Amino acid sequence: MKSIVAVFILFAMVLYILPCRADCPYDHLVIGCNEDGEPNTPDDRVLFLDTGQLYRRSDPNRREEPTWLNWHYKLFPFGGDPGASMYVIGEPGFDVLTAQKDPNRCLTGVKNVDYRIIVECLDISPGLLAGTLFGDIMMANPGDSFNHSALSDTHIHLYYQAPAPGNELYWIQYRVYDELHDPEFPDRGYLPSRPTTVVFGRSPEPGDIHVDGKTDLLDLEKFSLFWLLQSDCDVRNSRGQAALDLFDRADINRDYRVDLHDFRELSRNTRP
Ligand SMILES: [Ca+2]
Ligand SMILES: [Ca+2]
Ligand SMILES: [Ca+2]
Repeated sequence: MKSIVAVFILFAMVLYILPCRADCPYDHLVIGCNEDGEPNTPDDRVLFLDTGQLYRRSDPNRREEPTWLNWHYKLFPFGGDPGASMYVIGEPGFDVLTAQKDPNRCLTGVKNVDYRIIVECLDISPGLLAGTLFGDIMMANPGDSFNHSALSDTHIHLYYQAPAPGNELYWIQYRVYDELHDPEFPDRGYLPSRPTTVVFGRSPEPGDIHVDGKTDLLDLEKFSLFWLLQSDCDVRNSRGQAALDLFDRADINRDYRVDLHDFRELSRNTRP
């Protein structure tokens, strides 16, 4: 663990420590509730992770620009040394929707009194580590988590580290839940979010939407959860593709619809 801490400290020295918030250029998964923004619908007390910033800085050659070019983050050799034994990147972190930005979808109440938001790692690829700069948060195994509501600031940066080479497939799957939610009192607290996957190194094969390096029935099962969902979002990358990963990779051909075209891609690659 000490070596991991040392690595992250060195990483900060090689790059820079980010003092930012409002204008933070780094990507974050943003915690909110009531995803549809409408009152009196089933999702009013359900958490979600806004993925609008996910992969925003995914063009390795234009990191300073919001390109959403790839649905993965490239990992960079530590210290810029091509022979480095580990590869790293300093995003995405976590933040919350604020009342100023989105009054219909922000959390309400007092944290640690009315709700306590836990960020949980549901799945993580072997070798990948996710954590904070000084190692007070570290996730390496499914079930690892941290209390987001205990942070002094809602805006947290996470760093990801993997062994070289950095172009292997790595992933982490998150969800957020409310530790204070009591099923017997459904009007208090929040129900858990659905999972959100973040991919590093390279994109998985088309159809590997339950990201684990293979395409099988687990991917079909996940795909069915998003079947026929669509969005009128029109944010496109320079290739004309859907920029935002709104359906957790189920929109395989990236046109903001989950339909037969995506199913064709999935079935082409699925192996029993
Ligand atoms: Ca609603
Ligand atoms: Ca899979
Ligand atoms: Ca599609």
